[in-house]
Amino acid sequence: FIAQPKTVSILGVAFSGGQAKGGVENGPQTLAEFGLHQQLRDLDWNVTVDARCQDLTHLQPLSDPDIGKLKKPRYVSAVCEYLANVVEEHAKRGELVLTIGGDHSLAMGTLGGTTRAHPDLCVIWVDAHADINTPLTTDSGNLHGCPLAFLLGLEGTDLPEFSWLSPCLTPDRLVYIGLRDVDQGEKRILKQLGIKAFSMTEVDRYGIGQVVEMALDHVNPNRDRPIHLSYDVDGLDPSVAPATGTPVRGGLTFREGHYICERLHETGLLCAMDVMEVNPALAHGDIHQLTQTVAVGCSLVRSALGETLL
Ligand code: HAR
Ligand code: MN
Ligand code: MN
Ligand code: MN
Repeated sequence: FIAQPKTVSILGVAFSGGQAKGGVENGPQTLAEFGLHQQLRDLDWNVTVDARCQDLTHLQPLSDPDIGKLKKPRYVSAVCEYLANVVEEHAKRGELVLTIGGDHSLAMGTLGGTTRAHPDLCVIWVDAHADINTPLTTDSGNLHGCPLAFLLGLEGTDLPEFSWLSPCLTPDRLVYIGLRDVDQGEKRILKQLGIKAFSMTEVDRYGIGQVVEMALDHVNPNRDRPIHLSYDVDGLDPSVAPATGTPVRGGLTFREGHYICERLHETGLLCAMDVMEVNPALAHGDIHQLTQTVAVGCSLVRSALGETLL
């Protein structure tokens, strides 16, 4: 298909069902109020706002009992199935699909959709967490800790409730940056599948510049694959992005976090970006913490869409 030059579709997805803390459903609205859409127009992008995911409460089933440990499985599934169809539509028009969450379970929807339009894409997952628990390994039962297991089709994910989602990603096309809170079961999965991960140890050792090159060399050696950047703001240090559900000390600095976006813009291969887990309610009424987190969410997007320092 013909790529729409410099057209970004913004999907705000008000959803918190993949985890237990309320407030993350208000992430998209808060970034919008901070001026994200206009900021992207100011960078000379054609901005299409798709409001279809702004209220998905009608998709909540009347009854949604746990499946094994998994919480709200039918609600998460229904929302992600809907989101995948919306994302697919925009991606097939050649637009850059920008999804603002909402919790990270939504990645089943975003990647479920983009992989239909770009079957050969690769994923750069920025996060403190690996989000690759299976229904068998998850301790919390929160589906925001599981999206990659479903996308890869790992053991136990072939549930009838998720029948719309078939495995659409391979381990060689996934790379992590920023990990520092990975469960035992997840460590085993990463080893077994040989999934490349640059934890904060590697960021310390090599510097973010080399880490991003090594990440690209791994998932995109010929620099010809579309890139889906899935950015959990808890990949950043809590001093940089405090208003999020599961903050972990020792994260990416403000500059490291932005450098990833700047470098990915430079490749010209970015086809989608997710900004997930901004939770305005967890700023604890501290306006500074709130503004800081929302502002950094917006500036990550601007960097990924071509804002430069000079
Ligand atoms: N690994 C833990 C779990 O599966 C915590 C994961 C959650 N937090 C996130 N995801 N924000 O990135 O429950
Ligand atoms: Mn996380
Ligand atoms: Mn299936
Ligand atoms: Mn995450």
